[in-house]
Amino acid sequence: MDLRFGMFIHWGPVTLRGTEIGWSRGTQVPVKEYDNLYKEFDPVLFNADAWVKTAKDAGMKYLTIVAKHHDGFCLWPSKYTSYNISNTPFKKDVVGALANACKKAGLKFCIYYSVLDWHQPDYPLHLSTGANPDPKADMSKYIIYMKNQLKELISNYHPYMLWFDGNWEKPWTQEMAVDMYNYIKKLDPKVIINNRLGKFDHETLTAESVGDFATPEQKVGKLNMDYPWESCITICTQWAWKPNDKMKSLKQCIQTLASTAGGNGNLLLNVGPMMDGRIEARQVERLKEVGNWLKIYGEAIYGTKGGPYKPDSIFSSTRKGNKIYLHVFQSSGDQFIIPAIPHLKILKACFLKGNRVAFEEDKKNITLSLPGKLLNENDAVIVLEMNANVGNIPIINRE
Ligand code: H79
Repeated sequence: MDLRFGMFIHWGPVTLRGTEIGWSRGTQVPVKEYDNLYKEFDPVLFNADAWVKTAKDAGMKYLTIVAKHHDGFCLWPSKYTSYNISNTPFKKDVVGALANACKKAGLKFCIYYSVLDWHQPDYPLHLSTGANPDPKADMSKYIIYMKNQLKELISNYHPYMLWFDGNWEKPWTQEMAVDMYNYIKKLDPKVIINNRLGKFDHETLTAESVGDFATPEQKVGKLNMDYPWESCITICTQWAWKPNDKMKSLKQCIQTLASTAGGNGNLLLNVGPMMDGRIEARQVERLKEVGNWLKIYGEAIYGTKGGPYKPDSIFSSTRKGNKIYLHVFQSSGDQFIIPAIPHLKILKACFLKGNRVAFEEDKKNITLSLPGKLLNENDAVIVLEMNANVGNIPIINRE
């Protein structure tokens, strides 16, 4: 959780059409056409080091590659299906190249693997609509396929985390999930597993969950100090590359990251590289801007805990040691008022790497004097140096 910020990558032959990975199979793209796209998938400009550099320059500390999405195509040369990268004109092992590049650059390497697989004959459903369950399919054989592939992925690429998805369809049961979780932890007790193996709500982590952290999708998770969570959010609107997709502004990217950290969670920001193997230049540029912000303000994100204040749309807070970081996205007027922190005193207030901030403190409130225009329009970080450790202060509501 100290890493706070990672890169999600959705990619595959579907980028030849620019439609959504998995979901456009049988909808925008006819099934037969979709399933044959791999025969012309030749991303000659793919460079694992370049992707990893983009992640690193963005200040990301880990990378999660979609090795197999719901469409069943495998980005590594799996022994257990021919529907994989080695049978494309490109041939090269993308998962392996990324694992190596991450290792070289000091990023944690993680793998996404879809439980459901509309392409595998033994998985009973072959369409996203769930129509026409296949009487010839055999779930017990499909589970052996999954176990073989997961063993292959774990022993060849040593992922730090496994990110499951596609757990909601009928053929997959809670019992299968528990068995799979135990199987993986036996292969590698250290591997971290998200909570989308089990059948229960992926936004929370409860006693019924199968997995180690919660996974809110396309939204910032709610503040939670009790269990780890990671929001996955796209930098544009589609998971896989889409021409001219609407991209988030720098302000949105930074505030999403600061809100996530403020809620005590991680952000897994998704990019969809193009069919030629490159990440779009405008996305590389945007990510670099986020990285430039983190070079200055990273101390208020990495290794922090969320709180003590409950985040809202214009404010979040993070904390570490004796310091509280206030992330102010928007201020009205020249004062910013937050509730006082019971039993603790402010020794000093200043903008992170900037000037002192004048403040007044009474029993009820802390009133900070801010300049009319915030120093950083994306997130003006103010550091409160307190007279004691702030790690365990109970959550404070701002209203
Ligand atoms: O891999 C990404 C998504 O494909 C997957 N999870 C992330 C990480 C995902 N699975 N299910 N969902 C997301 C929710 C389903 C959303 C849908 Fe749709 C709404 C499916 C069809 C309509 C999103 C919008 C996908 C196509 C259009």
